[in-house]
Amino acid sequence: MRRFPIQRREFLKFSVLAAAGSGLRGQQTQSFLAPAGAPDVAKTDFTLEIAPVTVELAPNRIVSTIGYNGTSPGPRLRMKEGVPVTVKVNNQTDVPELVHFHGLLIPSEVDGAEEEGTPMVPPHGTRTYQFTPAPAGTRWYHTHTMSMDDLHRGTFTGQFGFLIIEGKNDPGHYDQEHYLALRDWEPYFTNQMMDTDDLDPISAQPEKPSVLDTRPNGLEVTADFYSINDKALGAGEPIRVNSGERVLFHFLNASAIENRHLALPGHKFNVIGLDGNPVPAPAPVDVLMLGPGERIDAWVEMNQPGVWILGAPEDPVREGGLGIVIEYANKHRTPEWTPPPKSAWDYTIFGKPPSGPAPADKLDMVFEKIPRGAGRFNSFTVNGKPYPHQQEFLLKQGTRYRLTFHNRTDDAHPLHLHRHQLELVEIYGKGTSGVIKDTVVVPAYGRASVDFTADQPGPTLFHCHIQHHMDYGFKALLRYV
Ligand SMILES: [Cu+2]
Repeated sequence: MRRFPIQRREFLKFSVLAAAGSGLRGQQTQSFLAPAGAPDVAKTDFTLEIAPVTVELAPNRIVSTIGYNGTSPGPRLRMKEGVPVTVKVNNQTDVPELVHFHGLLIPSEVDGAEEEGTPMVPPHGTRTYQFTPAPAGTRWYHTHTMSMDDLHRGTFTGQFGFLIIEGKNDPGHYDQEHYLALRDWEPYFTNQMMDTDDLDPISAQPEKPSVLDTRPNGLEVTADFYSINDKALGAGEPIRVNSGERVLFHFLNASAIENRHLALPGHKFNVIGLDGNPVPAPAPVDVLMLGPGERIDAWVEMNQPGVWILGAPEDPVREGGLGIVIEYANKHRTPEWTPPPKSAWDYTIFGKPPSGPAPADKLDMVFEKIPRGAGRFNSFTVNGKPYPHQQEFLLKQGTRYRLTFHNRTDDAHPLHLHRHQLELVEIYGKGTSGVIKDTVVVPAYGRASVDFTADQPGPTLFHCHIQHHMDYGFKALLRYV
């Protein structure tokens, strides 16, 4: 799904890009690359305070939201794999909250999902999460409350941050390392959406019904303002590089609403990890795609001296702020953007050939959209039924399952399973193996299969990571029998 409002916000385009090329550079002392006074070392005790914050995306664009420890994104939490941690959460807001630790293999009671039985952090109260972080890799944490029709709740707020679990493996030698979270701000409801699918893979649509549902759609959520971490394009410090450096990026799509693409003119992203897990076949690509919830670890060889925009290929998104300037040493000019070569995102190029027999135990999930099924909004069903699917998805501990997603809707959806790791085995009509994920974007009318082992007893939430879809039915609870 790549949709944005037809209406452009020219004034923001002007102000953000003017700032990028002006004398602002060097005047701003705040850099999100290495927060002062916060050494990036693994710890075992953390405190998160949930409270209102303001985020200065640009000098002319300040948003009010809810964040962690006075900022959004929240602090980067760095843990060691296998070393128990305590996370004390202090909720200073008037509503119950939850902190979900996304991509971790931890018990339901501390996973941070109400559906799984994790206790809420009461308003103006505290709760302590204790768990043993695993597996190593780029994870993240975020609120997991419902928003429904309130765009100031749940993942529409600034409650998100990176969570890094250090393993024993040598991450390799890189000259620089950066953590970049993609965000949108000030979301609103709209029915003026424009599909621009030219960047998406043109793949098989095995789930396309022979007769399409032509009923008018309900409202979706969109936004016009974007940032990487807390800064719109041009408003923060550039990433300063030297020719010949290898720079490792950890990207996170922390959006509540849309899949995102990223490109860096003249450079390639060497993808080494998806959702924090090393891929079997690292490969260079021109354009990255991340659905909400997904992470990509990729390094770039800085071999095109200049000043460039690393940003969204879609003009309204990039001009609305989704980008960051990459500035080579001794190069001072207006940041350049050129559209990337045509490119289709394909998880399978990072995988191995299909291997081994399919697990005998199968689970199928069929997703359908009911246009305006929830009044002004669309609703969704899984296997034709509303949540919670009491007897639908029962797991036997120790069993390996093949789970097949049938997306019978006209949108791509980022599908996330809590507390388990998914091995992608088929998507776009292609087989693969070895790509381990926790969130998979299944294209419109597409089908994908993943294998997973039921080795994490406890209720397990499955959902679309687009907040508005999850809240209106795109979720299911898997249970161990
Ligand atoms: Cu969705």
